[in-house]
Amino acid sequence: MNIILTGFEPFNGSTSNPSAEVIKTFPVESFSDHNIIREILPVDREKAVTWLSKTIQEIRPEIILLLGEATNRPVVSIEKVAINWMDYRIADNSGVQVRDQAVMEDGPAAYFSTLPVNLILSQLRAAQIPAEISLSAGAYLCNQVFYSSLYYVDRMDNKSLCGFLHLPSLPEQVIEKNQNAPSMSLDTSLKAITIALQACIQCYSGD
Ligand code: PCA
Repeated sequence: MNIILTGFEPFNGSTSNPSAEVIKTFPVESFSDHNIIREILPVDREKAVTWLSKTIQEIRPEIILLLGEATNRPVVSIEKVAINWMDYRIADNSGVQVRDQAVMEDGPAAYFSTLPVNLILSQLRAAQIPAEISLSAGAYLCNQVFYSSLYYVDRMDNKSLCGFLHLPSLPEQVIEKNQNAPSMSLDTSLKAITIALQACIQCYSGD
């Protein structure tokens, strides 16, 4: 299968992003039957979506697993809904703060994730990894790439499994900012994404 796996570069003054670290260290050797395209997306309102639009249409992947960081969330969030709205709470890394705009003028108000969200949840919990189904991916870049990817998938005839998982911050980020905030180790996040991808492959293959 062709699989797209993306994370995001650091943003909002942070020096790392758990999703980028997962992309860099992901055990592709455990998925040697598959072609995994890994990318760390820029936190830029145009560049991230341009890369996804081009790659999704070129590769026509069976699975698109998008990752990002959710600062202050304590568990892995399996996002259920992408909304057609951008209202950035902070500027992106190019200094642009989009307020009150549609992601796609001709798109529906929302899309549901096409990932097997309940299967991912049960398999993460079985592996003792705290996780939840989340009903909001926010109104920033993560929701934007999640919505845009589903919009492109909706326009293709082969229907990909496509969705978004938010990861908690890394312990070193919380220490760096001297915060009283939740975190998850890179090992646990890496294990979570490995399990999530296995669940997607299992679901797509109909096992
Ligand atoms: N998290 C941000 C954008 C990049 C990232 O990792 C978000 O939740 O929108």
